[in-house]
Amino acid sequence: MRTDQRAYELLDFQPTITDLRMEVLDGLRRQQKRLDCKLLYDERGSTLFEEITTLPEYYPTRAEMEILRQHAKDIAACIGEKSALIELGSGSGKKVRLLFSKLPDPVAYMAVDISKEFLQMSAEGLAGEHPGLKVVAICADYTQPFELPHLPAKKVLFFPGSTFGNFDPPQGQRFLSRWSRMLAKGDGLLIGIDLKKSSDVLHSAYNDSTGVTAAFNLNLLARLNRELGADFQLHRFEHYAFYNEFESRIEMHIRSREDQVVTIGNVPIHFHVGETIHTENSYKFSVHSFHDLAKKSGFSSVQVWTDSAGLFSVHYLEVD
Ligand code: AVJ
Repeated sequence: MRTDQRAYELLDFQPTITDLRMEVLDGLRRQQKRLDCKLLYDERGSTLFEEITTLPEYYPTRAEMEILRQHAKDIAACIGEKSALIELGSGSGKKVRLLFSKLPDPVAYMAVDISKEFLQMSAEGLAGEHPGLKVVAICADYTQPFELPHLPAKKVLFFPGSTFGNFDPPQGQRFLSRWSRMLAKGDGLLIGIDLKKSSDVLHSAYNDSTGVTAAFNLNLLARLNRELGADFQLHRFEHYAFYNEFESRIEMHIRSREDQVVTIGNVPIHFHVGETIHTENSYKFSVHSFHDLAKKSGFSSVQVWTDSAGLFSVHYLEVD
């Protein structure tokens, strides 16, 4: 399909290369080096993440899909007729398809994703399958405020995958508060939240035996080499992920195997052996701890579903 014949509208707020360079240098100059997890999702990273979702150890995607499939009718009833669905981090668009197959007469689908290639593919696919549906693809970092197209319809924010767990609790609360203000009273939030469980199960999910998660994490360095001309040698670093029980979160880091200096442009960055770059947090909740946080942000729980093994939860909430 040629771009001038698109069946969907594209709004492009993609961050620029200067933004990337500044953000990376800022993160790597800190005492505890860190890079934001959204940087994991370039085209290669998005492909690797799709691969993660099929790993036997990585339960969240399967558990959430089970819930969406099992309870599609209930969920569709919560969303209601003639609603506009706004999906954050749409990825491959697989989950929203499941919903759309059961939704009575939706008026619009807006997909927000930082990965433009993935975003365009899924918008195009969905627009093709649903002629008459208004499809808007918004390439943006949804952790930052951005303008939502106006629509005279009930809006439901769809935030699957437990991506919400990437925020620390204060960030999560600010994020939900901002959305409760952007939406209207009675609008909805359909959100996937990963549950607390044995640390063994969690550890395996983020340290898979085939090393796909390691490749996903280390691709971040390869990306900085590709896009910023950095000279990271990947074999001098390793994937490191563990469950921080006190904080109820998986932490993912990239650990330096030796003392070394890397340059980004002309800027030298020093690493001690064992020093890490913190690349992701993935918080785990109880149903109660999530509802508490949501309530403080202007959302009331309407319904919650879990999978048969009790690993994962999907919540429907309404703006107060
Ligand atoms: C897409 C953010 C939900 O935290 O489980 C998977 C990303 N990181 N394996 C998660 C991820 C390592 C994932 N989220």
